[in-house]
Amino acid sequence: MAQALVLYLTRQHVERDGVQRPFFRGCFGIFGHGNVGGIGQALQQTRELRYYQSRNEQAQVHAAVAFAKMKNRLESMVCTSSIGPGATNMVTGAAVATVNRLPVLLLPGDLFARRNVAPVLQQLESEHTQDISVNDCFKPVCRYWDRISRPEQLLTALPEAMRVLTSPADTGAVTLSLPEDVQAEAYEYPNAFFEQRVWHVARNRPDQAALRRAADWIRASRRPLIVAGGGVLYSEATDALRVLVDRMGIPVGETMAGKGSLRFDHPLNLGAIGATGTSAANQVAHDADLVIGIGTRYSDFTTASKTLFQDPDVRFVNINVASFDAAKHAAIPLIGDAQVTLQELADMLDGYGVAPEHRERAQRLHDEWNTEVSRVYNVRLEPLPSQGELIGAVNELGDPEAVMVCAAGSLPGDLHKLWRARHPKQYHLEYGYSCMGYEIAGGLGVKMADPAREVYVMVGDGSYLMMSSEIVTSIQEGYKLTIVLLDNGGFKSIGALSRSLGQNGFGTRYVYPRDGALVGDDAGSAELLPVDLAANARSLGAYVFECSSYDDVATALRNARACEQTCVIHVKSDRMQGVPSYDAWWDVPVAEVSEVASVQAAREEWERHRSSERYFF
Ligand SMILES: Cc1ncc(C[n+]2csc(CCOP(=O)(O)OP(=O)(O)O)c2C)c(N)n1
Ligand SMILES: [Mg+2]
Repeated sequence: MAQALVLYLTRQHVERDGVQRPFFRGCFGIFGHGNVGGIGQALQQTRELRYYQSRNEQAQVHAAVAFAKMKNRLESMVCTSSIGPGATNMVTGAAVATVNRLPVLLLPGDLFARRNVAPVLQQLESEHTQDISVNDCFKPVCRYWDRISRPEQLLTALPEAMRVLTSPADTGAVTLSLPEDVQAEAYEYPNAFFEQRVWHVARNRPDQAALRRAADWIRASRRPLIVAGGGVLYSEATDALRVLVDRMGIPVGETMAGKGSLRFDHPLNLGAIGATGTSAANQVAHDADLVIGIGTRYSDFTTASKTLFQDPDVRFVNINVASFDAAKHAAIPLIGDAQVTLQELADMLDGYGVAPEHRERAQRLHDEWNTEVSRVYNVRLEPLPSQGELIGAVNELGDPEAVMVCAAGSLPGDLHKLWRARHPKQYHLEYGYSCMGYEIAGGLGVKMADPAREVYVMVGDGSYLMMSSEIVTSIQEGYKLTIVLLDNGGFKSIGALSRSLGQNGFGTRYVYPRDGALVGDDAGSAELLPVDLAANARSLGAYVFECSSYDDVATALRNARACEQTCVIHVKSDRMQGVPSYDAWWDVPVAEVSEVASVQAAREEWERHRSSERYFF
């Protein structure tokens, strides 16, 4: 059965815009008794699906997710695990894939279907049914889930898995749970099952009546704004977007997944939008009377927890492959592919342009924002450099064709605002699930997807401590990463959040307890933990640049270009100096009742902001 499964995967191709390619480019895995004799044996004999050994099952799913993101969902990776902990380690990765709408195929081993030897090692038994295992945990985080209890079930399960994985609207994680005995069983599969199959990725066009209504709304609008999401990039609609924007003068704000939809220096690119947005995008959003969302799921970061769009009569037009997202905010749903929908919309709006005042205001705000970025890039904080200047260093001194990868901590918010994206793939943020630990593993997936590009992983010490294991895989496979490790002694992000809630950074520092308890910022200088992350990275095989200033990092970035193996630029950075937020808010609840004065004050502030959250009917 496992042999048939692997062979089938090698025969699946995808086609879009006349370009055909194999869909699965390899299989990450960690073997254990739940998969070694089945999928493990099949991978050994079927060389067309290259096997990559990872260090952690969660990390391998991150790498696969990043790979698929780089490939605009047209190619992906498979991940296999043993049963029990190997399998459940992949659950977080599955959620990352599904939240971000990126295809990965997960093949965890499962309990014996024949059951007679139960409980097998690592089996979590249930006293009310034998028809359940820990792999049922994948159900809520996958777009398709199946258990292959008989070999012939592959004949119906695999085509379903492919339908979901290759559908732009339905894609995400797919799990086929594989009982360890069934993997090794034989079955007379029909030859036709293994013939090459091409899955055509459609560029669906929206309903014409909806398109006409949308065009009417756009013509009638006075202050329209485009919100560009990840769908713009996945659909390869960046040219279509630029044509429409140039012709009509509608300004653009970019989500975390959509950053890079326009070059940063396009005069109508207002940059990041929402809670981590720029003053330019957020001011225009505040007054927008029409928002055209393209390929966005309107996360709370994008909408600043529904406080961003404050025109009382604001309306929405949403272009999205998924009706689920298209319908959000009571929009006119243009359910279709972003590229062709933008082209059709541009044709229908021939001759239309926004009022000159609107365009001029947007261009002025764009210029002002650019000045603000330069200001932050040019801070030279002492004794420890600021995060903003280090972002500037990577942006300006790194290879301009490179990809920068990040996921969690205080970096994403600062990067969203400050990063100057020069090409659509330069800014790679996993911010759907914002999963600490994605960064290095994700960097590996990016590099595997496009080995010719330099890859800069920007990662905090917290995320690094959570998952740096794939440094080893990057060295084993010769995929060079340049990891810029910003070591600020704990959680700069949650520390700042905690302070904003009146909680003094409690529990967010990497320091020893004092008088038996962990302390916050109010304790002043506490004794730091003796963690040496530079030595740690070196021990995993990376070349390490130890830096303590902006200039050190600048030199390291230049020297890293010549490095052939994975290298880590380790720099201690300031924990307190933050990039401000610009005209936006994020809803994080504050205790309604507390004895602490700072919490009471934060609650008052929270109530004030909360009152501007909106519903759109
Ligand atoms: C797996 C996971 N656990 C918890 C969180 C919540 N969280 C967000 S940022 C953060 C701290 C990150 O620390 P670090 O990587 O050092 O970045 P910094 O905040 O210092 O920039 C935490 C705990 C998360 N996003 N992901
Ligand atoms: Mg940190």
